[in-house]
Amino acid sequence: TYKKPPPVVLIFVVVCFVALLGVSSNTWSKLASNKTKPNVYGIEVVNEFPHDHRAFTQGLLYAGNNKLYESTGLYGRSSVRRVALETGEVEEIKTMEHAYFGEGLTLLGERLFQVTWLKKTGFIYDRNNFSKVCASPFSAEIFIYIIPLQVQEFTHQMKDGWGLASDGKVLFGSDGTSTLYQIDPQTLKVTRQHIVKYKGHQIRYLNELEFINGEVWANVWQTDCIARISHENGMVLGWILLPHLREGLVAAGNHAIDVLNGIAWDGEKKRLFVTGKLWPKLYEIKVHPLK
Ligand code: DDQ
Ligand code: CA
Repeated sequence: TYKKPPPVVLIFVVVCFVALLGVSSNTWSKLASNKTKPNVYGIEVVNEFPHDHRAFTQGLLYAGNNKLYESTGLYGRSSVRRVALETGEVEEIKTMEHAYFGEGLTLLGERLFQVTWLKKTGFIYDRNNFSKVCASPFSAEIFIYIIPLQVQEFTHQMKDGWGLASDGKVLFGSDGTSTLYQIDPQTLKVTRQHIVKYKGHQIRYLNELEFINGEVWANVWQTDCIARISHENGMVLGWILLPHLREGLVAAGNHAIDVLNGIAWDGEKKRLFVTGKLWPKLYEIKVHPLK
């Protein structure tokens, strides 16, 4: 025959049930609000290399084989160059006309795409000889060689030319606003755009870009921070704080240096490189979450 449990047992069961509910709902809400995931990162310098202190770095990328490509700014000193990572030696350089101020640079296939400051003009170069190549509408590389090289420039649809990066399919672009653009490399038209936001606040001055493990990383002009951005929705996923690099250079007597700018990713060896405008050094860094 069924015997009713004493009230103390019933109370115990109810208390346990409520406690369990509390724990699990707390865990769920934590997961949902992503509070458990650190989104601020520090860095550790694992290597430093010489960098041309006259290079006003505006675009930087790693192209394999210990070679970097770099775009530099300032009128009369703008260029596209191939640089040996370990020595900082400029192995090949294409200086730009004095009317142009070099900005973002990215590599897609054999082509380097570059944008320029305060102009809507961009250039496409053959990475092997820096000659400007036919931009569109042809995608096959063979057209570079059989069509007379007449289309050497393109006009983009961003407000200005600041940063460029690529995931191997599309170009990502920034123009100093908070918009992150996706650009079709064949038509050079904007295909998507997102406002970059952190906790609801627009993040402007997006500058040099790099595509790293599915995210777009951006220097934010005049800060020592890199934003890790989702190109799917423009959300800032995390911040990397790097004030010590610039401060260290200034403390060592480099008073003429400008801001942190330039991110390059070696996807093969998982090496991350950063530098700045007129910085005498380029750093290989590792990123780690800050507690
Ligand atoms: N940007 O890299 C933030 C896009 C542009 C930086 C421009 C710095 C100006 C330096 C002095 C210009 C002299 C005409
Ligand atoms: Ca870059």
